[in-house]
Amino acid sequence: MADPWQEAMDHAVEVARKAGKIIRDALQNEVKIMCKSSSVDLVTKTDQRVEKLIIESVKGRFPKHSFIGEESVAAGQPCILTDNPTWIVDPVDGTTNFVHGFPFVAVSIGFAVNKELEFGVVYSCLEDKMYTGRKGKGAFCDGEKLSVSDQTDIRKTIIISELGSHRDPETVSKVFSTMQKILCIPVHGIRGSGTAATNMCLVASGAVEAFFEIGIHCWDVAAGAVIVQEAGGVLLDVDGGPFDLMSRRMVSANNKTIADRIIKEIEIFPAERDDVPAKK
Ligand code: LIP
Repeated sequence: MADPWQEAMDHAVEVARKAGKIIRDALQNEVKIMCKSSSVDLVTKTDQRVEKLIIESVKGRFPKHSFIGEESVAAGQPCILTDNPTWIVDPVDGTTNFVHGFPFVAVSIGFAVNKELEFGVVYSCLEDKMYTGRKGKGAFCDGEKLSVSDQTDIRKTIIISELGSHRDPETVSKVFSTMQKILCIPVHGIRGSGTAATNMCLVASGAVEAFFEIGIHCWDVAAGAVIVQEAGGVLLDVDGGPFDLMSRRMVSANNKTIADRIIKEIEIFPAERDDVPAKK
């Protein structure tokens, strides 16, 4: 039976590649930097331009579909996932990296139907790597099939986490305390690319064993979630419960053994859900 969402996935790949070229070209020019929720939560005209390109391009092909876009939500659109086919878009994942020229920036496009993630596309545009994952059909990078690491010994792993944009001292202290406990297991190392979507693709490719973060958004992880699962990995909440796309917290790992070991060390701090309107 033909895949009803193959055309949409092919379009996601095509528009992600176009968006990536805009991002690469913009890196050569002056980048106008603006702030959103804090002085470290950055947005640029390129973020807004790329999201507009993706949404307009998709609306032209799939006019009845819905969207959740990082910059549309920042502009006031509610972040609610319905049963309608929905594109979940982070136009420039790794905006801070983009502003600084740090070479990890991704276009992340997730797609859900009936609230179930169907496919994910992550284009790491400075590396020129196209990651894709289709529910039930595997995960790939530039056509090469992806498989997570088979490591089960936590002492032989590399773990990714990010400091994120929460910068109150109590939260930063919890983040550092978690990282200290993980480092002292010990693990081989802790890394971070600065973009959740890329971090998840590194889990899917077997380059690292796990990535966890509290404070991410649905648009950061929707595409990567499909890619990790289709590469044989697992997704959980930071408390060990089921992954919840809207919860702004997540553990992705090569297997449950590693995920459970990491979860034991995570000091959880509160993060407003994506689908709960921010307090005025
Ligand atoms: C980024 C995430 C990253 C997080 C950053 C930022 P953005 O997304 O991908 O995991 O640590 O704070 O939220 O804002 O560059 O699209």
